[in-house]
Amino acid sequence: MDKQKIGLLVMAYGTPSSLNEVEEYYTHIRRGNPPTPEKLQELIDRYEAIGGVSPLNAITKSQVEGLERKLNESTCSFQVYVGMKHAHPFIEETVEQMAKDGIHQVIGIVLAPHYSIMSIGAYNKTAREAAQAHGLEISCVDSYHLESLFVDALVLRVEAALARFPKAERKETMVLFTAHSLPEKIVEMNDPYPRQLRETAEAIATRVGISHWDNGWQSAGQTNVPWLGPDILEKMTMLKAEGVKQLLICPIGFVSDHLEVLYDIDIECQKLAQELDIHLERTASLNDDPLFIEALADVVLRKVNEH
Ligand code: FEC
Repeated sequence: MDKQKIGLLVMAYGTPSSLNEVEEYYTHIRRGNPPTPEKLQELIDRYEAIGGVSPLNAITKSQVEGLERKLNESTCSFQVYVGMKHAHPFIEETVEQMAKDGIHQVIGIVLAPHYSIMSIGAYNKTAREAAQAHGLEISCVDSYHLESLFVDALVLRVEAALARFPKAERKETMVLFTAHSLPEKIVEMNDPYPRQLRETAEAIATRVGISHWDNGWQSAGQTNVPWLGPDILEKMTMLKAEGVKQLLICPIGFVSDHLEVLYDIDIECQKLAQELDIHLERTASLNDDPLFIEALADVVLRKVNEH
């Protein structure tokens, strides 16, 4: 094959492709510790509530194909691969395949915009170790939370969602920019994750001209350590007590529709919103939006040009 081709390793979370794979997937997320039967059933119930499987793998595939098309419109020649954190093909398996295909130079990018040592840091560490094991040169993107077309795409999503509120209610609508919670210890580690999330939210709020907004944490894991909070459900109850009647959730920490969006927001938060008598809307996910794909392509091309 063409020795000049750059291998682009697009890394994504991964999801089970059927309910039969949920136990293996959950065990992998728990670093090899199988969940109790109760915890496993709870997770299966959540997948069942969103239709049995998450659309995440199909969306990841479409994002990766779109990115490959976009990148190969330019002068560089890329061979694009996908590697998952918690499902096949795992990042390690994909890097091995890249080596077999004769790739020498690898660029890594994660389908998550904000850096934490516990999220993007972990993907990149796995990729770097695998690349080293196969003698490949690798350079990984750390974050793209203020990338111009990424922010543009989110601004359009927020404007479209605000337009779903009656005109008279729009100015008073509270916008919560959410992301996956992480264990609180990252704050002591001076991890950039909370700051980067604040910066993305601020950039969107300024552009759209939103007066009432905040960051929010969602989908915390069920472990014995404290997680960043308040959790979005608690936050909604607090906002109701402050008089909020219209709420827009914009999950800036995620780029696709998946369990944490379709269940945690669309089912769990919507149920609470009804109980609290709050009008809740959610911004559409970026998925394979051409503007988002172009943002990713810009980030990748800049990384290549750093060399
Ligand atoms: O649709 C799907 O099937 C997959 C949805 C999914 C995405 C996702 C993204 C992130 N996670 C992050 C951190 C953690 C930490 C733990 C953790 C646990 C789970 C569990 C499921 C799950 N996550 Fe996830 N995450 C998704 C799904 N996540 C299922 C297990 C059940 C549960 O706790 O709810 C806790 C691990 C532990 O037990 O020690 C930490 C972060 C992201 C966003 C960045 C990214 O996409 O990589 C951070 C999508």
